[in-house]
Amino acid sequence: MADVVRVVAADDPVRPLFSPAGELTADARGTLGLSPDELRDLYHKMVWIRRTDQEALNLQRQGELGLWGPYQGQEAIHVGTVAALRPTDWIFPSYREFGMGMCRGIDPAEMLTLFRGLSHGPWDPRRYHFAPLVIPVASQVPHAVGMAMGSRFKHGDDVVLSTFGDGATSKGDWHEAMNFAGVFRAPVVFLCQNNRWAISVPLAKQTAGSIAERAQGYGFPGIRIDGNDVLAVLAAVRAAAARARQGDGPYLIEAMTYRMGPHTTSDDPTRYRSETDLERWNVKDPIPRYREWLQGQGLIDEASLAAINREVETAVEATRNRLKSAPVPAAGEAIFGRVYQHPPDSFLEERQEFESSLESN
Ligand SMILES: Cc1ncc(C[n+]2csc(CCOP(=O)(O)OP(=O)(O)O)c2C)c(N)n1
Repeated sequence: MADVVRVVAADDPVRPLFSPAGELTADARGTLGLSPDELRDLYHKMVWIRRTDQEALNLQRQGELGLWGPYQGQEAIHVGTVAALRPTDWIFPSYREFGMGMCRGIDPAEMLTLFRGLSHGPWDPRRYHFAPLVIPVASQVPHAVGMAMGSRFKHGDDVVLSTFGDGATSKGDWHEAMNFAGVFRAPVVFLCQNNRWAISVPLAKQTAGSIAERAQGYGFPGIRIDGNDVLAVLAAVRAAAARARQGDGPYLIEAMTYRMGPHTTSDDPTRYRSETDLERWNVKDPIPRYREWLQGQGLIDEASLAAINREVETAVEATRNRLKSAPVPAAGEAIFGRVYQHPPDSFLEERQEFESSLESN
């Protein structure tokens, strides 16, 4: 037992960057090597994805989207993670990682067609190295490990990041994926966004002990970090990905954060959550926190902040307009399209029959 703990601790490039409380140390912050433009860009992206989230929420309330799952409060994780990875590293997201998709370069209007009922997720995952948003909780975790094994078998040096909520760690799929990754040293980074809720179930009612420490039982290291600090997330994911890339196997990061909005637009969190909790987490909001840090470093002034806000407003307006003019696909295409690359005859006949039945109605 002592041997396992020692091996895991010696082979951990992430832990030295953090204090025992999971805060990025001042030394580590100073050696990230990001230019002033790159540091400002992290802020710009957080503002952009938050404003797009608000817009999507508004659109759902106006009847323009069927459903929306807000990610307000988790922007530092979305932005820091994508900035830490190479564009060819794969990301396997859940339904809440819309902001990560935006940071990967997917058009938000195109992604929103999924929530408008016009598509099943229209982007090409291979182009963006960003897998489809999945609803079945934790199903993306074994998929990520499989993809990571594929990268290893091809002797590639791409790594795979699997991200999920705290609730997902109660699922069997999660444990199977962790075990498999540990045994075969898959080049995968597991990123838990511990936002303290699984719909209305609080963390304490479904998780005893620490999620991060579970990694040791699977033979690799894990750490709990401040998920509301974009630079902390970037530093942790970058170091864990570099370790996986050089063949040292998986890593588990538990990023502590808070889901500031409802679970989805079908949920009313006032029935189970206290205002005090929200107020406590509001103080740790990742966007003002990072803005104040940038200002303290003399890296951003009022004019640049105003320019970012203007640019974001223009981008969001354009997103809304593109979404509203997105074509409604024909019913046959919506149901039968994109199922097979080479559809068998029986499938084509079924499609034909379905389409004729619509014409005759
Ligand atoms: C297999 C499965 N079981 C149940 C659900 C219903 N469900 C949707 S989200 C959710 C909670 C997930 O919580 P967590 O993993 O913490 O992610 P978060 O929503 O907080 O981002 C549940 C139980 C589901 N989508 N899939």
